[in-house]
Amino acid sequence: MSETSTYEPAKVWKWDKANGGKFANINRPIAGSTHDKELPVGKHPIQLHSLATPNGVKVTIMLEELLAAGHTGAEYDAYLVNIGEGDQFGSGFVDINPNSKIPALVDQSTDKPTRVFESGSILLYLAEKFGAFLPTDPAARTECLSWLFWQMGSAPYLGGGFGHFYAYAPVKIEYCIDRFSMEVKRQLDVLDQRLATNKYMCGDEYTIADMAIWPWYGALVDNRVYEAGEFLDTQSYKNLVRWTKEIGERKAVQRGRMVNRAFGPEEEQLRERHDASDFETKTQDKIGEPA
Ligand SMILES: N[C@@H](CCC(=O)N[C@@H](CS)C(=O)NCC(=O)O)C(=O)O
Repeated sequence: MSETSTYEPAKVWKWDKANGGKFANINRPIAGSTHDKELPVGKHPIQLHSLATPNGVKVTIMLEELLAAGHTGAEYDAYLVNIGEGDQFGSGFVDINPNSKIPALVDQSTDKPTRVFESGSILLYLAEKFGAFLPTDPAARTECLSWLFWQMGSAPYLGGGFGHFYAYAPVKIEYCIDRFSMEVKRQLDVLDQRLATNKYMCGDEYTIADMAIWPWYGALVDNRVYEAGEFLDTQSYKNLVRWTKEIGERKAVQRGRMVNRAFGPEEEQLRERHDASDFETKTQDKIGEPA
């Protein structure tokens, strides 16, 4: 293995603002807001503040699936949180997510507005609120929640571990890339083996577990994150490839991927969503940049 550093950690770590790499402008070792900014409030029961990263897309897929299944109470306003500009540190956003990360949601239909943060918690909240995409049989429900929490615990190794060191770190460190490739390939094999005998993650039923896992692991298989498909040989996980394709063909998933998207082809970017018709009329290719 190549020698990469002679770095010796100091006795006490100190914040060097210039040393944050690609995300130096937003990474900080302290919590809380940096500026006052109220959040906009729209007309629908659900107010989403997010961005179309894999964690954000989990929730917009769920909301579009709920609407497609006839749950009109899931109508939502989706506002863009530009994390590259530090919007997640505005006071209004921190009020609904003290962890300053998208996605975060406010349900205005409850007696007092209910804030929900953490994508897994949001999926579970919506599934319970609408009685959808979460099995009711206790054993099946437990299996579904196990896979939901598997995703929440596993994806940081994919994103913060593998993706960070393979795609973003200013130097390629063999030890880190090896360590996280090993783990991510193991995770891909876990999914592939599960999907060899199950149509969806929890059996025959499409659930919030699929909605949580697909935006990360489906994106890796479709080579939409980190350009690592060849490096990780994702196409060799045949059952995962089959599942990725099937879920990607769902209309609600295709709509969910567009909401709060501020990158990629303009016809796929619906930066804010306030009405179902917005998919037809308000994509970025149709409205252009605001003046
Ligand atoms: N565990 C959280 C992770 C959320 C998360 O990491 N969000 C990222 C975008 S994918 C973010 O908002 N980053 C902004 C920052 O770190 O300042 C969840 O699943 O909701």
